[in-house]
Amino acid sequence: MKTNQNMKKVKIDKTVFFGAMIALLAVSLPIIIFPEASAKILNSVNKFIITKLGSFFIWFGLFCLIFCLWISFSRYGKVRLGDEGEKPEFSSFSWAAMLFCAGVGAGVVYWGVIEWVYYYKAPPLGVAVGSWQAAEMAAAYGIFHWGPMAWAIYSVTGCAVGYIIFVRKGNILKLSEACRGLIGNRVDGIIGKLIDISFIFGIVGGVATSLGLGSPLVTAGLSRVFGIKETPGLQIGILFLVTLIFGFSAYSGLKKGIKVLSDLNVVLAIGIVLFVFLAGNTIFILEMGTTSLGVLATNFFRMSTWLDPAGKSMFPQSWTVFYWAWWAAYAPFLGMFIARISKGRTIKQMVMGSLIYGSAGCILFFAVLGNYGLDLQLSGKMDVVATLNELGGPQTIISILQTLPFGKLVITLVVVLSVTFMATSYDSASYILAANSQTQVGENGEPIRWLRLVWAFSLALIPIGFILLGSPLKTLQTASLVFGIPVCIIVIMSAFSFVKMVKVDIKEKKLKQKAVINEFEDDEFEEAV
Ligand code: NM2
Repeated sequence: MKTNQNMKKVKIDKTVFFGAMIALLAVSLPIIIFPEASAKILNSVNKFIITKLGSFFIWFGLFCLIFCLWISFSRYGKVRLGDEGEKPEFSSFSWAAMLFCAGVGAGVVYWGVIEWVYYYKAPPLGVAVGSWQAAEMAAAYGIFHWGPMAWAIYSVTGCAVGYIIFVRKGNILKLSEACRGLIGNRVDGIIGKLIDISFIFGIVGGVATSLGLGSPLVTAGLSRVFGIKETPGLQIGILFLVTLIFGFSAYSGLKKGIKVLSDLNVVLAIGIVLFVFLAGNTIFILEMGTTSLGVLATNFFRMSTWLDPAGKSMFPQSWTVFYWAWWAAYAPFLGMFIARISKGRTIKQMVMGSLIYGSAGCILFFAVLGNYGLDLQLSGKMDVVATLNELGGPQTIISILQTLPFGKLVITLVVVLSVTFMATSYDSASYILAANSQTQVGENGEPIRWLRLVWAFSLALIPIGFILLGSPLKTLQTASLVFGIPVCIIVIMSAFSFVKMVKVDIKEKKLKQKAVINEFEDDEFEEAV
């Protein structure tokens, strides 16, 4: 009853909702109706962004990492998200598990298994094709793209959002609020609306890339297990099913749907990784995992700034730039999520925690699943490179998994894991999108239910277009690249906003303390007189 009463007070933010919907239809319908012509346009957009704006994204990544380190180890790191002395709301384990499940989707399964193949067949940093250095570099580059710098991109917005909810105790669920510290009341006008629309598009673009990769993976797995033909119709059917699952989960709300799926997801993920670790060449996985950490550490700054202007291999543009854009597209959404689960933690605990736990989770996936495949290639048990050239990403992943004992069972479990991974990310995405297209959230803090469903299905629109295009990697990447640009700017704004808010509040606190002392001194003085 209470819920219904609250819902009545809550209204849709018409400018943001209809603005975003019209723009979304304007982007997705042409892709669905004119796939070929759209593919051409998308490819040139992709080329333009990665060749002209590569340095922008590289500097953005550096900014996020430096900001996170500085903020954690300066006085700002001591700011507690909550009242003084408040204890963290969640244990470190559940906190890390929720963080990881929300932050990555089926992408970590997809790329965890085959990212190295792309780097092994066209190695970065001038390494020779087929050499042992190429193998080590291939193992290291994946964990660079899913490591601390990537998680730093996620954490930046968390600072401003967390500060607003738990310290200033404001209504947070809009990204524009996170920029109030920097641009003040201008967030109530058109700038604020633009920020909220860009935020929505960030998620839509990021999810389009993810669903565009994830649903062909699920379809490839099912077609291998059940021997059915992989058609675009089947892929769209699967996409619809996945959307139905996360739509339902978002509809049932944070506590029921989202939590149950997250728990299932963690258990399944740990089980599969452990199984591959034990069933594969365990020693190789351990040794290459360890080696790749060293290779990453030695080359970290080189990788972080490499744009290959002389060699023009386009490696950093096609990969690092794309990755930073992809992480950026999700960043404000994840920042909000990280902030919400971090009540009672300090800024340092929140930021360093997500950098460390997030990277550790991804490294585990990449080291175990990736090095399992790398071992197949190096030992000659399977020519993974040739398989990728011939069959494409999803089928190669499934072929690698099929070499494991109980291959078909593993494939089935990986299919389930991919679905739950997608569902646990996109149910929260639909939930946050709904909250963002309302003028305010109800007293119970929940966004309108039907709006959550509308967003869940809207998220699937661009991926339908991508499936009709045959899901080419470049096109999938373009979605994140385009929509990541405005989001990067907002992430940077939110960083400055956080610093400014803390400064203002500290100053005010000091003034108040001074006033109290003055008052006290005045009283003493009067008494003495
Ligand atoms: N990120 C983590 O499919 C996915 O894993 C979604 C992708 C941004 C690279 C997240």
